Amino acid sequence: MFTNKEEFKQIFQNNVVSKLGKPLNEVSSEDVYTILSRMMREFAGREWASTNQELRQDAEKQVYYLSLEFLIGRLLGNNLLNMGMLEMVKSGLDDLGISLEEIEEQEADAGLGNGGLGRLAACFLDSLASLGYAGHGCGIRYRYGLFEQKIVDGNQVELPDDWLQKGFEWEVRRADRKIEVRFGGYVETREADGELYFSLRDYEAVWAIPYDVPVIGYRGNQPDYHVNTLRLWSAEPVPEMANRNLGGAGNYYSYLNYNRSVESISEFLYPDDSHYEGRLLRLKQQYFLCSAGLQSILRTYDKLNLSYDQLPDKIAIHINDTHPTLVIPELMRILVDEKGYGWDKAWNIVCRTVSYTNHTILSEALEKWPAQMIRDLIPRVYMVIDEINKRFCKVLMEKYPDDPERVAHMAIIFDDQVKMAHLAIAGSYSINGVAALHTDILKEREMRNFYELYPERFNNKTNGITHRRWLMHANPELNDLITESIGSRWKTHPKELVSILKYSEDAAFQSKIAAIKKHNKQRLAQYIEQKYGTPVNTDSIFDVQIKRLHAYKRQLLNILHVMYLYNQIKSMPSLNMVPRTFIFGAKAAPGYYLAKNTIKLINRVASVVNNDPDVKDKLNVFFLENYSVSLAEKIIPAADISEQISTASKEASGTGNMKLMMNGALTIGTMDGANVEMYEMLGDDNMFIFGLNADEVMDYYQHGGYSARDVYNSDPRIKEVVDQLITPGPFASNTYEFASLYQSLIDGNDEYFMLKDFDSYAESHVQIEAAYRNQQVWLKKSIHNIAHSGKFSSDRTIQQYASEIWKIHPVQG
Ligand code: 26W
Repeated sequence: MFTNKEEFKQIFQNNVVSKLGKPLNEVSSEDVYTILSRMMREFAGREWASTNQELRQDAEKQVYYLSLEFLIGRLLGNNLLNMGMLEMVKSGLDDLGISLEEIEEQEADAGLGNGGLGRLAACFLDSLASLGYAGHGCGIRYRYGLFEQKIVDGNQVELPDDWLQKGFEWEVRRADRKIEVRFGGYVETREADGELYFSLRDYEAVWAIPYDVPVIGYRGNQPDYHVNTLRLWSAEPVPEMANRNLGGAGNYYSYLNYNRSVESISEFLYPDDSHYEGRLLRLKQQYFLCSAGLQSILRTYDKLNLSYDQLPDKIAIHINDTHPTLVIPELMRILVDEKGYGWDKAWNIVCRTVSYTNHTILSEALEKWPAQMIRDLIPRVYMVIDEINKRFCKVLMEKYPDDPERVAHMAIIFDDQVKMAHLAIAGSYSINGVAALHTDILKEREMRNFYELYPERFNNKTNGITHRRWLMHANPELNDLITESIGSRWKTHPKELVSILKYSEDAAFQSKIAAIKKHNKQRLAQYIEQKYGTPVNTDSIFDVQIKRLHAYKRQLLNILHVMYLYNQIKSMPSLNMVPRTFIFGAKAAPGYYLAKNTIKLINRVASVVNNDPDVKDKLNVFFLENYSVSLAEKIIPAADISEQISTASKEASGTGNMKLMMNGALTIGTMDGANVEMYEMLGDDNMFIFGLNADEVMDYYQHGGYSARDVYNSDPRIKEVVDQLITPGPFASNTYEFASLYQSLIDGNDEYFMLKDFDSYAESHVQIEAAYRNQQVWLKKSIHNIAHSGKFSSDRTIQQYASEIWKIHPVQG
């Protein structure tokens, strides 16, 4: 292809002319994006093929990461970076008068995920490929990703995310590798030679068509790079099925309707995170992914001509939360019904192949499916689950003969509900939490009974983020400064970021860090000014809370504190304070009223403070609409303060906290999730910790003793802001528009302890202001944050999964 800039320019221009039939000066940015990404995809194709060939030859153990979500975002910039071509292409395009940054903006975000869990999967893919592991993603090619958020009159409105409209240049449709997935029907049982045989009859088959996306590993200084595969499945009708389904009497419209109903399986991503809803279509999605993914994995395995006894030595299947748990009974079904295995041997293989990560302890997020729904949709799989349950309960009854209550609690099927977490634990050899505190809570509380039964299965893998996207690509100036100062080894050994500590008090280094932050703030300010028409003071502290909107994440605490600052300024207009810009980005699940009401409140406070002449030079609030991976890449490098203020014990890990830390923001946070591990490294000097800790919170939940009303009555600052929610005045225009928030705090006794933590939160903000006034001290803290963020690279996380769970090794290239 090309090895230098001039060659690149030549080939690029040839492509423009031959593929578009236009001279370069007539092509749009969108055209350039299409041509460039297609070129790079084809270029990567060679390495992709060569990695695949190596994998076939080496027969190295491979891991498949099954996930209903992959929140990958844009690929062009990151792929160029990983291929080692970013600089060459950028400067070649510059010569042609084209800005790469503008071209990157043309790419639609692949938003095939809700938030933390989906973005984690995408970071893991990047690390797996960059470390040279054979590790592939397996997911669904949703026709519509996470909804696009518009703010209309302060309210969230959801629009479909038509991300494929202009085509997705990185994917390759592989119709030749399609898989049949079977739904419905009934199970026919036959007996022969004393054995039972099961066949599914009258089922409905659909095609699962794979679309493969290359996952390009970072090449560093190596001559070639490793390319794994993210295989995304799309549902298509099997033509004969329509006929059968319609009794041979269908008309044109009924055929079309039938096709549509099949395609609906992969039509859209469910926009709920942290709230489980037992929808049939969602269950179909889960089985569709598990069955197609597994059959395709086994088809590849079959080429090795090995016995299935060796499956666990060659293949690891990891399930991202319980959403793909059906892979467990599906693998049992295939081994028993199709490969002739007896139950015990098959179960042993399954339990040595599957591993599971838990991402939340919120009880409303735990998946429970009505038994009848599973029985109707996938009858044979249900029989298998039923049998797994019976045998599991038998083991439990033998172990705990005097404790039927414990057995009932731990059963997989209870009260006509299938508990997916129990099935996932029973059928896997490893169960991990995503931060030390979260894993402790799983072991000691949420999954205590299971931990007592299988202590050796439980382990922690603290989350991480890819420093390639979140530092090297999102913050190129910081990338350059670090590399100039300590060399480039940190790019492949991110813990070596710690070497910049020696410059933490170096005035020249500090001022460069300050200049980079300032520049990033200017870029974000420009984006905000352009989009919303409001000027942004880049000398103010950029205080950022970006994440899904949920009561436990406490955006409401943040905005109540902003209201308090407003009240303070109004009562004392001469107040000498460092100007603050509070920035929010958050999507609420479409049916989550309290979350939507919080968005409305944030927007109301924004319009009040930004337009009040007494206040607007000191305090600004922006709610940036449609928070997404690409927007995060603009906000994070510009942040001074990172808000990680969840009710302690509720945030399993958090990963935004890590991204912001890596970009030099200081955290104000609770002792929750991975904040705890950040604090271990940073201490009180470099982090602002406040509020109840997890034990205190769980103690209140268990024993009571918290009265929100008492706190409200005893703290006039709190009383004032809470009353402002239901009193027509600066913020509320009537008594009811924010009444739900008021009620959740006062009548609902503030389930997430916002009022309880308000005072220490406000106090931490006072400390932030004092610290910011001394820029040298501030910059030192900021450098400490960057320096210690290497631990939170997903490279470290993936190395731990690889050696401690999957037992895989890098492929020797
Ligand atoms: C069934 C509906 C549903 C959908 C998604 C329930 C729960 C989820 C996810 C488990 C929610 C999620 O994204 N959890 C987040 O996972 C991140 C990656 O481990 C953690 O960093 C976050 O703390 C956790 O909230």
